Amino acid sequence: MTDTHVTKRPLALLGLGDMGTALARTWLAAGHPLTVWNRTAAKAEALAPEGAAVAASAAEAVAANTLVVLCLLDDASIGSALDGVDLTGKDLVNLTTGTPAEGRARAAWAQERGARFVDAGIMGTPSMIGAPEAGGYVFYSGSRALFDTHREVLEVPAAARFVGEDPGHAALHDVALLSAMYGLFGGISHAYALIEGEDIAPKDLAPLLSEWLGAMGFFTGNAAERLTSRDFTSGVESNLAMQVAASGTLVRTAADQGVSTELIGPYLDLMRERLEADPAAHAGEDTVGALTLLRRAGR
Ligand code: FVH
Repeated sequence: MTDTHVTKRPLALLGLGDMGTALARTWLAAGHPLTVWNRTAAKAEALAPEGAAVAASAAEAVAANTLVVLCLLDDASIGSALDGVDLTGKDLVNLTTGTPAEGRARAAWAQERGARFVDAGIMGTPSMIGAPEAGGYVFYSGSRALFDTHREVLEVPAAARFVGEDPGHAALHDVALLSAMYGLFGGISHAYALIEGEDIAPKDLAPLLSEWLGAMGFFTGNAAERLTSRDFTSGVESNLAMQVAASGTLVRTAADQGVSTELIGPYLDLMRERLEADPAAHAGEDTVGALTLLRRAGR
């Protein structure tokens, strides 16, 4: 049998913003029968020439399919799109960005309505969808049975990584990676601010920054090992006391260059807080020990 005779699984997609439209196009191009619905109908109608079946309502799109994918703005828009829609027997896959708590609450909400549920976090931008070479992928968590049933369909737009049956864990992975990304953006922004007005072109600093950040990438694995073993002192090359002393150079240089330390200051403050809490105990530690201060009481 040739590929053209293989029946591709049908699905519905609710939400055709930038991301939803990119997803829709990959499923259509791969030959999956796709029903689309969008609050603003024109975005759904634009996909009809590419083979999409346009539903007049979210209820109509859901009724016509077992697999229903959501790619809406936020959790509240899911509530408004699916209010009163019969979800009995449906498999809901939520690609809408949300918090872990929202993922768990949506899973309970879906279960109460007789649906299976998987939450997801997209690690990529619309141009990375349907472009495996771009390296984008999607975290999924929740019903393993649902994921296994639909894995092939879900992997059409981007690679899939299932991270467990807790429906909050896809969002938690998503937010952890995005939070690390913003820390990185903050550090890079500070570095460029320092050289502004000097005879150093940003394009000349760029490769040096990339190379240095690549070399410092070891911190990810180092932190994971120390946070697991709770050993913050063995094999330390750059101890906390030295780093706190050296951080004064960073702060004074920023002041001399007329640059705010608001982006890097909180991390330097955390190291100092750890050292000052008990200098004898913490001076020889790796900076990873300071991360233990981040968890606030009550959680
Ligand atoms: N675009 C990106 O780079 C990121 C990559 C990582 C994942 N995010 C998340 O994906 C979700 C959708 O993002 P998007 O880029 O498609 O967002 P928009 O283009 O703004 O489209 C939003 C869609 O949601 C519909 N919508 C909004 N409010 C409601 C509502 N109350 N009821 C029903 N639908 C609603 C909106 O409809 P319309 O404005 O066209 O009528 C769009 O279809 C998102 O969670 C990102 O965080 C994207």
